[in-house]
Amino acid sequence: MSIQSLKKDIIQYSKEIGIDKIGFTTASTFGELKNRLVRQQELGYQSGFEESDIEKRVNPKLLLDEAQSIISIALAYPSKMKVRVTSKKGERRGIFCRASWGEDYHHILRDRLRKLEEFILSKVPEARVKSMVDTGELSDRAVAERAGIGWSGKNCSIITPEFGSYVYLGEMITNIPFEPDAPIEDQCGDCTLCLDACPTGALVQGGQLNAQRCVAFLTQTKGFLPDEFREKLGNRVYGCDSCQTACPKNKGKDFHFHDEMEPDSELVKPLLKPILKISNREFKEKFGPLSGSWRGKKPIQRNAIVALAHFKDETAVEDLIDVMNKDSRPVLRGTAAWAIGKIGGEAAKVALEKANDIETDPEVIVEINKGLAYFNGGQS
Ligand code: B12
Ligand code: SF4
Ligand code: SF4
Repeated sequence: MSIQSLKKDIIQYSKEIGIDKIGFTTASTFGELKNRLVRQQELGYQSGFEESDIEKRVNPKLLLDEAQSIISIALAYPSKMKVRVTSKKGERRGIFCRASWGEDYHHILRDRLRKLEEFILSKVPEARVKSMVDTGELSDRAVAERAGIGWSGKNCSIITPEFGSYVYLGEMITNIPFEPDAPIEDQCGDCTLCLDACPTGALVQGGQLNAQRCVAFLTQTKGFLPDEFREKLGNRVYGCDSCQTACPKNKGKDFHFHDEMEPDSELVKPLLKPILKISNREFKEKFGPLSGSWRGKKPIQRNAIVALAHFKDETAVEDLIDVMNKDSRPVLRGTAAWAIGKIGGEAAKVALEKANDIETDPEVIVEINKGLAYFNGGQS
């Protein structure tokens, strides 16, 4: 079988197994990406979630001997919920970003790549393949861009003409020298809507992100949130979609091709107060299947506290006082103290003063004083 007809068969088969877009590129070094990664590292703009070995990130041959090509895949995910939550008046909810709706996308894309691997191996038993999704060494976006899946937008996302940027990416390195596809031309033009929409100025310039300022990153940290970002989180408990929802190329893009990706609206727009007291077991059962649970329950709980402060939800003060007084984790006690002060009220003030007398953790004491400062006009 010729490589050309194998490529055709792969494209045909990919449609049958629910891959929405497929592209091919060579396994040559990603030279421009290398410079970019070094520069980002020097500037301190990386998140720390990236693979730290830059050589492995840019040279596919270090990941698979005899690597000749990379097959890039994209699966479109929904941007709107079919079933909306029915909220009662006064109930406050958080929000998970769209990339955390439905079943964890890593499982879904790995399933598609495994099927594709099996298909290729059934045709070429001696073929060598290595697949990855998100957690692999390669830059999924750089691969997708070079394979013609989409262009690299000013919001940093790969934007496909068909599905907008609401696509998950994955890839397979192979030792088969497939004919590469042509990249797609940049279609951002002089638009800057994503840069304007970013709540923290994390998009330093078109296509360059300071991850340390990105809300998507900040919602995934485990320590205290720096003061300047607390109000910026709004009610986001995981991830951030602002630079995508602002993008005109995503207008009207809402695809429901994969049942596993359908969100349970009660879960991805969860009530905030119950999150404060959720047990490990309940967290695992409820939120475990979402990609947004990968950092465990602590960041989600911390963000829920910040969201309650954002809403100034007075009905949450009692629960927040409980967290401040009883939670074993200083980050949660301290964040609750700050939130109590921000929400305000007599009970809040009394509780903070009491806590100030008995708390021993220096970082929590700092937060209690931030909370108390709201009563002295020190914070707004
Ligand atoms: C670390 C990481 C993060 C970090 C840092 C994000 C970032 N922009 O670098 C944080 C936690 C902030 C994050 C957030 C999000 N992420 Co993320 N993340 C990753 C991860 C693991 C590595 C990304 C990375 O290496 N970044 C370093 C930068 C420098 O490289 P890059 O973006 O990969 O590649 C581009 C640039 O290098 C650029 N470039 C290269 N040279 C040059 C030169 C010039 C002059 C310019 C302008 C650009 C440029 O071109 C490349 C192709 O676009 C990838 C998975 C993977 N293994 O690749 C997912 C991934 C990028 N994330 C993804 C998603 C969905 C998100 C969020 C939308 C989730 C959310 N809703 O909260 C946000 C979007 C934030 C944003 N505006 O980028 C998807 C992107 C899908 C898509 N359509 O693009 C990926 C590919 C996961 C996946 N497999 O689907 N993420
Ligand atoms: S994900 Fe949010 S914070 Fe990060 S660049 Fe986009 S809009 Fe800015
Ligand atoms: S909002 Fe405009 S500039 Fe930003 S990615 Fe979309 S089209 Fe490009």
